[in-house]
This record gives sequence, structure tokens and C-alpha cells, in this order.
Amino acid sequence: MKAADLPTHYNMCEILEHNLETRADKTALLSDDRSMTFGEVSREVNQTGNALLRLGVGFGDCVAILCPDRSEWVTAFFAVTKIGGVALGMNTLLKTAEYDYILGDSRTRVLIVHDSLLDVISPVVEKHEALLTVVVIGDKSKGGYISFEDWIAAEEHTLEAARTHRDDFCSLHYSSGTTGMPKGVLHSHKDYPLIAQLSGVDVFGLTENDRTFSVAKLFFVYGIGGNLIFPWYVGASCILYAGSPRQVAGVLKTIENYRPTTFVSVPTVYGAILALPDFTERFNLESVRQCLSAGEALPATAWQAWKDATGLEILDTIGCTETYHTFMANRPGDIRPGSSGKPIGGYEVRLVDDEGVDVADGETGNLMVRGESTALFYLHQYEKSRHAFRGEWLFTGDRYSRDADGYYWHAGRGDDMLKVGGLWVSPVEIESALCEHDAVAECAVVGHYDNAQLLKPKAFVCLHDSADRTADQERVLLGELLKLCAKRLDAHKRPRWIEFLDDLPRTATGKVQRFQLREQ
Ligand code: 3UK
Repeated sequence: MKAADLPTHYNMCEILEHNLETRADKTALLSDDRSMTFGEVSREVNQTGNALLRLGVGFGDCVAILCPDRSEWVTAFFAVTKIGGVALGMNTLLKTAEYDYILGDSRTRVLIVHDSLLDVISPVVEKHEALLTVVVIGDKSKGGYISFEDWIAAEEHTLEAARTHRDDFCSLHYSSGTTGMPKGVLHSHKDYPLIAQLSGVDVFGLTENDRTFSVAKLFFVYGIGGNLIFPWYVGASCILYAGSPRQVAGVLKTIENYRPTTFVSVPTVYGAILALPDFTERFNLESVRQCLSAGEALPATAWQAWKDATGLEILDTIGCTETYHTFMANRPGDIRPGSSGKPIGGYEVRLVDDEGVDVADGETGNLMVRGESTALFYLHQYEKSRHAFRGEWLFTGDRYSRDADGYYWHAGRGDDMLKVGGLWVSPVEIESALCEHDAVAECAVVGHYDNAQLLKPKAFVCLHDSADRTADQERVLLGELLKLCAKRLDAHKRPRWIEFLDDLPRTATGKVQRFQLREQ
């Protein structure tokens, strides 16, 4: 499938609405909270779209959604795109300062926020003049804002889709970088059917008989693709789980209760499930016919352990926010455990050296990818855009090698970024937290593999007057540093190891040689 196969004027709400002709009464969405048919979803989408239009929200306007995976997330998302707006699914794990930056950078006009997340964003909403209204999902009395339920209650159930061009932007996702605030990635209406066909149908073989469930949340592109766009494109149902993926018992219970056929997950969650004794006996997982993994490399050992325990073969796949979804994958019947598989139809990849020359098989190079779902730039980031978007080719920042059989093997990042549990971690953020301690002169954070072969942050710390410190003093300091990190950083960002050094290894020009620390 090519973008040019789509009508020139196309609105991605088609992915939902094509279901109305033949399966309006089929269950589209299941959750502990609520289950909805395609017809019911469509009516709520129309009500929400009408409420947005009433506020004056129109073409190109950004509407932010900050909410756990629930039905309102989904209806709000399709409502925004249906009226020609730009839907911004906000990461629910961020801090107030990051929400502040994103609200400003995106010029959000309406914020739709769940009551459980209101406290972290409400301190900064007042200062954003572009922001017309805050709508609260859940607790009606919270913060004195209008509730989602009341906001849409009196609205009409019908709404005509805006006549959007297939190349109009319809969504904005923020993705983290080594330094500075996250970068906004805009995707167009056309990207949605493209990824659904190229990955959901052509690679994962989804049909209307499937039911998907994802531990990756809807605000992640991996999550919304695998657990909303792919299933609805083929008329399948999705299961929404509002809990944390770290509560694996909740994850397994959801599988048992709602019986998904396709499990969309990440290596750390596979690892955490495998660590649960007798999990296959305690939970009924027999509905699952396929398991996907992405976000970070899945170790071959975890692949084998999962196969031994469940009989299922995990498909490790790689995608990125810039391409929206998968561009390389292990496919059913064609799996090389530990690798990212091969490029999928619609995408080409190249491995090049730092001069842009293709490298030979077996050698490590920079991964470039080309495919029609790729974004065009980062919002308000001229320099970073020029670096990443090179004509038709995207410079991913990943290092890879290809073996003689054509499988691609991940060899870390070319920048200093880490993927921990599928989530971005910038070493700079951890370093700044550690440097807040008076005793720390300087420090550097790198990735280090744990026993399960998953990458975790490791900190090297140089102290003021390190020579004079006793082992006991160092032990006390270590405790203080761990406490500081617990206060400042989300759990996945906290260093799992802290080592004291007299000096950091540096180049002649004074740059920290992280590769030396990585090799230690
Ligand atoms: C890393 C992997 C090794 C890699 C994503 C599937 O993760 C997704 O998007 P992000 O923008 O991050 C992209 C980066 O994550 N990565 C992802 N998958 C793998 N590294 N093996 C893997 N299997 O550094 C990549 O550049 O958060 C994943 C589908 C859609 C996505 N957006």
C-alpha cells in the first residue's frame, strides 16, 4: 500500500467509521470501566467533536489528552482528528515543567485531563494564553473545571468529518532527546492507514476475529498503533488497561478476563512476568496467539524462556515515533531470537558509516530508514530536524549490523540515550540530579546490562576530596545519592549501580569518554 492509494481528501476517523456499515453493534473496546460498541464510540466521538467545534477549535488546532488508557482517551482522540484538529496524547509520566513546555510548544487550545493527573499539570495551565478550556475526566468537582461528561452531554450524535487532506497533520507526539525538552513529532492522516496495513495486516496478520491488548499505553505510538489503530482498521476489538504495566499480576489478570489474541508488550514486562513463579498455572493465557515486543531489544534468553513457559514465540519489532510504527520485524515463522528481524514491506533500511558510506554485512553502522509513514520534521526544532530527517531517509540514531542471512542486530545507540523498559532515559537528567549533592564534583551515566541482559542506568561519580574519604563515609554517601535520585527521578530513571571514581576518563578536548565507562 502507498500513500497515493488513499483519496486526496482523507480523514483518519475512517479507521473507526468504516466499521459502522457492517459491525456498528460489535464490541470495539473493553475495559474494567466500560465496554463500548463501534456505534457507541462513534456517537461519543461526534458529541466530543461538536463540543470542540462549539469552543471554536478548528483546523490545525491542538487538543491535548492527559489520561490513563480509558474510553474517553479514545473518543477524544478521534474527535480531535475528525474535526481537523491535532491530537496530542500526553505522556502521563512527565513532570510539571515538561507539561508546561509541551503546552506552550504545541499551543494547546483545549486540555482534556483525567482527575488523577490534574494536580501535576494544573499549576501551569493558567499562564498559557492559547489554552481556552480545561475539561476534566472523572471526578466532576475536581479543580472547578467542566467535566467531560457534562461537556458533551447535550451535544448532537452526528457530525460530518472535516474535509482534511491526507497530508494534513492530525497528531502530535513528544519524544525525548539527550538534552533539552521533548521534541514534537507531527503525523498526518495518511500515516494511520499506512501503518495499519503495512504492520497490522501485512506483518501481524490481524483480522476482525482478533482482540488486542497492550501494556504500552495509548500515548506511546507503539501502544496506540498496536492497541487501537491496527485492531479498528480490521474491525477487531481492543482491551484498555488503565493500570501500571509494572503491576504484572494486573496485566495477567486482564489477559485472563478479556482473552486477547494479540499481546503487545515490552522486554521488561516479559521479564517481570517470567520472574513470577508458576505464572502459566496461576493465570489462563490460552487466548493469546501472538506476542509482540518493541521499545528496546528483547534478549534471546528472554525469548527462549517465554517460549519454554508459554509455547509462544515473541515477535521482536523496532519502530520509532518518527516513522510512527514498525519498520523492521521478526515475522511469524521467520524469527531470529535476539535480532530485530528484517525490514517490513513499505520500508527500506541502510547501514552507513559516519561519512554516509554503506557498511558491509557484519559491520556496525548507523541505521537509516525510508518509508512513507515517516514524519517530516520536529516542531520548532530546525537544527535537530535537519540532523534526523535527511531527504527521504530518517537517521534513527541506532547502531545496527546485518548478518549474512539479512537479519538486523541492534548494537546500541549512537547518541547517549538509553531505552530502559522501553522508555527514553537521558543520562543528562540523571547526572543533574546526582550533581545536586554537595559532595559530587562531577558524574557520568551510561547504560549497563543487568543479569537479564536488559539495559539499566549506571552512574560513575567523582567526589570533592575523594582521596580523604573512608569506605564508611562512601557508604553513607551512596545512601544519600540513592535517596536523592528516588526523590528527583522516576523509578525507571534511577541508577541501579553507583560507582565512585577519582576522575572521569576524558578526551584531549575534555569530553567525557562514555565508551570507556561503558566498557568497564
Ligand atoms: C529503540 C529498539 C532495539 C531504538 C516504537 C515500536 O520505541 C518506539 O518508539 P520511540 O520513539 O523509540 C524509538 C527507539 O527505541 N527501540 C525500539 N524498539 C527496539 N531498540 N530493539 C527494538 N526492538 O533506539 C529506536 O530508535 O519511543 C517501537 C513501534 C513504534 C514505536 N514508536
